[in-house]
Amino acid sequence: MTEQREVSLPRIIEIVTAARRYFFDEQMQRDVHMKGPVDFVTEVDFHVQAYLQETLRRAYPDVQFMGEEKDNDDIDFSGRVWILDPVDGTANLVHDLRASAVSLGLYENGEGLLGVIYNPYTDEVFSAVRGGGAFLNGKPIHVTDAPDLAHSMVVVGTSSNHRQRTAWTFDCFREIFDKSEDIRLGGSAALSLADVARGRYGALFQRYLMPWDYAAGKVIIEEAGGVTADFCGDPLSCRSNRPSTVLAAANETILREMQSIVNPDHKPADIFIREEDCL
Ligand code: 2AM
Ligand code: CA
Repeated sequence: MTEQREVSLPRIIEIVTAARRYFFDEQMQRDVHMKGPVDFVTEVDFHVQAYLQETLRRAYPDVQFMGEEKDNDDIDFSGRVWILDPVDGTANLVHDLRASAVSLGLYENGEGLLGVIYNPYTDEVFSAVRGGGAFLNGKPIHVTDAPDLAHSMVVVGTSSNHRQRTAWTFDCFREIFDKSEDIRLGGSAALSLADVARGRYGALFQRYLMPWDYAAGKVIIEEAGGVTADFCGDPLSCRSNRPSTVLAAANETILREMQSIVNPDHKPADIFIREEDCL
């Protein structure tokens, strides 16, 4: 067996934050391609991914690489794997809303070992190593102490590329709104998860997220004292290329309240897949 190189968080942060230059390259930002009717990708996405894939390969040659803008069919999820969204919040980038992030997780056998979310517009780095707490620019962060949903601001996402269940999604938003302080639309799942970890939001709900959208955020929220789950209340899977509904909350009480809104009948995960839809 080959010896595994120890992953150093300061080194990873240095590597990730060096991607900042691509976000401020206006030519790359304007070079937009369409993956679907409202599914954007820009040259920023491609350049950030290419830079990180190559730099991480050189630094940690034994770690596999999963990235949103590549084919990931050959990943062996029992081994160590980087899970990267080079630009989370690409629609925000295209519309110059300055709310996008690099999201990088390190997983082994489905277990999150490390997460880094970098907001290049504010130079904020959210980070966590399993068992070591969560940090924002080196200072410890913690989820809100709001006791329940009624005392929480909740961030939600629309899943604009997957509109098959929009009515259901907005029914959930309505009920969450009725039972919480208020709701906000994020537009970057990674930054929304980071905002749960730092105590701004009490909870997050978004359907149809891919592992690269939440891999880093899951580690950071859990290290900040929060909890995450999928549609069924099971742990979020980072062992496949499949989408999940993502629930995140500051505590179990809020998570259960959210779960009882989005899945009151405790339906199994495959209920929507049978409808050729997604959770
Ligand atoms: P993206 O910008 O990397 O595509 C917007 O509500 C949030 O949902 C963003 O985090 C966005 O990630 C994510 N999102 C949008 N379309 C998606 C898709 N087709 N699959 C997975 N996540 C998506
Ligand atoms: Ca992306």
